[in-house]
Amino acid sequence: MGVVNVTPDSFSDGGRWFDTTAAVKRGLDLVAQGADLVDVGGESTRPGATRVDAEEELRRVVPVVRGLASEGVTVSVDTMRAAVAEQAVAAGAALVNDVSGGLADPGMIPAVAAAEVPFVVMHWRGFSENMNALAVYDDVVAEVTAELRTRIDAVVAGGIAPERLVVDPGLGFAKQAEHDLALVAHLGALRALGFPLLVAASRKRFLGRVLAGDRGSAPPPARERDAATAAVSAIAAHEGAWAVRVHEVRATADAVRVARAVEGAR
Ligand code: PMM
Repeated sequence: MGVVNVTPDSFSDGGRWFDTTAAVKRGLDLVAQGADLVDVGGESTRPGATRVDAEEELRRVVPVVRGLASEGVTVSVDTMRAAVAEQAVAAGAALVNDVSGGLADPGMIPAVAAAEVPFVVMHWRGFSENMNALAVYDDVVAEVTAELRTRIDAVVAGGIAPERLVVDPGLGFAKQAEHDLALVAHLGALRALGFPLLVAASRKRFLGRVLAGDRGSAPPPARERDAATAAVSAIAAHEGAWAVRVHEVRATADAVRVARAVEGAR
């Protein structure tokens, strides 16, 4: 899954694709690099980000979804708003990726149930403005798994067919680096929920922390974390993930190919 953030402020690629034509071209480039799916989002969720209003989100997202879908690209829409999900699906999106797992907008679950499209349920504890304060766990793997189970039950009770669900641990969302690493180390526990698993580590803070090492050096900027991202992609593929969500596709496509070849040699 390649990422196109149509935002002026996303933490890792913000501003670069903040124009419909450029964003569509970027999505097509990601497909050429090996993406099977392009995730289009119009609202930054980086820690501390404030929310964009619905009109502006629609204005950013819908033309890009339409442009990519009309080129035959399988598009997912990254939104917490039911109205954006609905209009994106009408414009050709095949999947709804809601980082709040249906918690942010009470209209989301009925909208996705009616649209009959797949739905990504991500582990989420609150909006980006204050999510770092929510990064408190005794056993992050057990708690994230249990909270996802609760969301899955709610989503299914709300009418979305279980066979349409994808689950995601929500790396970096109300999580510190050690929490993200523990989740990547225990992807099997998330797989055991019994749904396709999406892993979105791309360029995130925990990779910056790993690359900075423990000698107090500054983390490399987000755009210099793609090799580290590909390493997580290989691990995720090895652990049976359904998809990995990344900003730069080429290295991850290679990593996934290598992981598959190694599996095939077993
Ligand atoms: N992370 C971001 C945005 N959308 N969607 C899913 N399903 N999972 C994630 O972890 C996720 C997401 C934030 O990253 P970005 O601003 O670099 O796109």
